[in-house]
Amino acid sequence: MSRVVLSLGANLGDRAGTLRTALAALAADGEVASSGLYETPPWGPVEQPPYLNAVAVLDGNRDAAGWLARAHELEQAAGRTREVRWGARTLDVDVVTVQGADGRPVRSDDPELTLPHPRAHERAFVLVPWLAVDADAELPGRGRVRDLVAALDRAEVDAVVRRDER
Ligand code: A4P
Ligand code: MG
Repeated sequence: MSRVVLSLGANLGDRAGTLRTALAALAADGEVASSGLYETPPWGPVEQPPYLNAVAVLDGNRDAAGWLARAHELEQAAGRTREVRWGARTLDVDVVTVQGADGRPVRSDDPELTLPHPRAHERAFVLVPWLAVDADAELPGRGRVRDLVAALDRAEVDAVVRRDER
């Protein structure tokens, strides 16, 4: 048994429909909690449309590689094609952190699966929805999510806006 935090993002096509479909599939996998959908400005060097983002926390019988495979399955089901890195996509599912059966966080430097996710601590579009579903969340090696959010630029945090009830 492991616990995973997944970050989902979409900025092409029917963003809300894509995220709801993915979250519904994850709910069947053993979801513990999922955030609502958040409007977020695009992060990174590529000019692209705004995103909808969400975070899901799940328990399941997968190891870290198994969660990455699940993330890729959901991306493929959403018709994602890989083009520009950091560019627009129908669905991106990133593995933020995995806690093993022993309660310890999985740590990995493998470029195929780096854990915890190397950029999660600086991304309001990950941290704000995560904090909303788990007020005591911790990003291993980086500290409490609430402190990470407090350390971010206020304008970046305020730009992450809850869109609807689910
Ligand atoms: N990979 C390594 N570690 C992980 C991990 N922890 N979780 C590998 C998921 N994948 C991981 O990813 C590239 C490779 O990263 C994969 O082969 C995987 O094995 P990708 O999904 O093919 O490409 P990408 O998503 O363009 O690259 P990357 O590095 O995942 O980009 P990011 O960092 O996810 O950025 N702005 C807003 N507002 N919201 C967003 O959701 N997302 C991005 C994508 C940019 N700007 C955004 C958002
Ligand atoms: Mg990705």
